Amino acid sequence: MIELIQFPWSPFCLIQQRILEFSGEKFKLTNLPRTGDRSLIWKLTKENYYAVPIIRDGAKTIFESGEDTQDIARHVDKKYQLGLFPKKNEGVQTILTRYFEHEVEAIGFKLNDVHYKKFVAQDDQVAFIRHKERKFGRGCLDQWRAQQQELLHQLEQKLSPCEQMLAHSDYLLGDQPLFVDFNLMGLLENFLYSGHYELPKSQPHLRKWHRRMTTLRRK
Ligand SMILES: N[C@@H](CCC(=O)N[C@@H](CS)C(=O)NCC(=O)O)C(=O)O
Repeated sequence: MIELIQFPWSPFCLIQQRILEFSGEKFKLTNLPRTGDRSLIWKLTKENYYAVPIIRDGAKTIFESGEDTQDIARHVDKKYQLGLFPKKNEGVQTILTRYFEHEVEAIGFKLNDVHYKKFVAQDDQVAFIRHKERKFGRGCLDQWRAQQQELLHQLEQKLSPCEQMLAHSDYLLGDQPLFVDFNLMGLLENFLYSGHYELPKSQPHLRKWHRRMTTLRRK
């Protein structure tokens, strides 16, 4: 059985969780005890990696080998033959996932992080804030909170190409769900994680796709 080692609100972990749910196969979720405690990952990856997610599959531990790789998703796809990476879609999937993981994720996680008190345990909050401020500067969470309306507007604009695509097909690249669908889904689930937001009302096809993706299982 595959074990996903994660934080439940992390965008990149939510992508893998949705793929595993879609597979219909049994899997185990293991949450790290604290945001700053990567010792389990460090040990399992033989001191090669500290980010989440990683997966364990029998004796194998799989983690991303590069900045924009999809090693975990490809492993799950191959093992359960999910058909998420057809050869003919490789190029377009690479371009889209870069857009989603950089442009969409960069806005979505800020909007969710503003509500960190809802999902980060109290005794872990100082480590969470320190981690964010070391990367984004002192007071970044307060800034994002003040910029919420502007960030929501930016997110809506970033998502508008998806709305256009989904007006013509059930999934982003046609009538079958591919990796890009789970990729966008995981990132949006992170944006929605706090329960404070919804997808833009101006994007009905995206909202319908999101509802479909929530319960989608391989036939
Ligand atoms: N490209 C990686 C990105 C993973 C990533 O950025 N994970 C974040 C959490 S969402 C992380 O653990 N970053 C390192 C850290 O927090 O120190 C993937 O697809 O898994």
